[in-house]
Amino acid sequence: MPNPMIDLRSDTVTRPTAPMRRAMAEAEVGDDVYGEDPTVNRLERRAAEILGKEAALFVPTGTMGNTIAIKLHTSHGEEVICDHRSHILDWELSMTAWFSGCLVRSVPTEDGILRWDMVKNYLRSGGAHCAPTAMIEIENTHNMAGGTVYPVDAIEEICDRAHEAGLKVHMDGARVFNAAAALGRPVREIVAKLDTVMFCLSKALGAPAGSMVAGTAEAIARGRLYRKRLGGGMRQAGVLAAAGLIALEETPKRLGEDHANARFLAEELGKLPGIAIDARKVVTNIVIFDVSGTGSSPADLSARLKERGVLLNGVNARQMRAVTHYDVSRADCERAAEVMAEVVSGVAAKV
Ligand code: TLP
Repeated sequence: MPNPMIDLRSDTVTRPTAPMRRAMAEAEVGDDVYGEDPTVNRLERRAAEILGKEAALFVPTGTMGNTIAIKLHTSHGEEVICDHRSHILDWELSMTAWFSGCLVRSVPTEDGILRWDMVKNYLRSGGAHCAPTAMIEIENTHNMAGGTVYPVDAIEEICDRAHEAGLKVHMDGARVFNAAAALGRPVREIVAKLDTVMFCLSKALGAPAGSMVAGTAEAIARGRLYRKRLGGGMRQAGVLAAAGLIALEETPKRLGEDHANARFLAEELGKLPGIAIDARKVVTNIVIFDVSGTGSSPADLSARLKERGVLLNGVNARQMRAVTHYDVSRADCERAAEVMAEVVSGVAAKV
């Protein structure tokens, strides 16, 4: 069933493509808790190969993937350094504290991109009063900063210096394939120095569910046990892995289209009165824009857009987010911008 609404709330909303549905129906399956699901095994091998890591683990969600990675690299009472708007800090129900017993030490950045020069000021070595730093977490692309992309040298410097200091580095790469498309570089080059990487099959890549965690064979073997503890032993998960394999092989090559649509949308939104966005900074599929100048709240605008067939949510009291994906076309983005113009001028007429 096509979605009659133009749904820009997230790239999590995509429906499986016809080839994904066929592959799901025909998937060869077994009990994955016994390691006997051939399709899951194939997906895990292929993900590890594409990322250039020894092994990978299929998990139900990105949240579980990040939770497992953080658990792998920490002990109770340690600290995890990340950017101040990270997904692990704001949107994962405090799993770093809840499951790993660690404190998040957040670093303020303009664009979501950490640099070693900033990070080094937040390191703690332990002692009578301070909890020691165990690891650094970086988010690439950075969701709430508007899909910003880490330069590879920034990642490498963080990894090199962190490793010298005995710290681990994990990437929340929910959208790392978008980062790769924006940089025009293979994902394996971006993630080469990281200890672990999580990426989502169910975001921009368009699978109905699932994420991967990759790292050393030893880390992934331990991660498998944490997945079971968290309730992620999924048995005949090959039906999901089959869609994941198509997402992994086929979708990365078309992500540039989503990025061009996001830039277009940002340019159109930027022309509207009361909306602030620097369209030049939109390089992947996420558009975060400030609507405070319209005189209306994100919640109000969201409700009015919905009445006119466009779904788009606020992310805080001033900003809204639009995310492009394969279920929205350029024409949909044109329409969404027109509807936003109507809604914003309606607000302006009222004030
Ligand atoms: N992000 C979702 C919401 O939770 C905000 C979205 O709509 O963008 N890391 C990053 C960077 C993410 O954006 C997300 C999901 C996750 C992790 C968690 O993935 P899931 O939802 O599969 O647990």
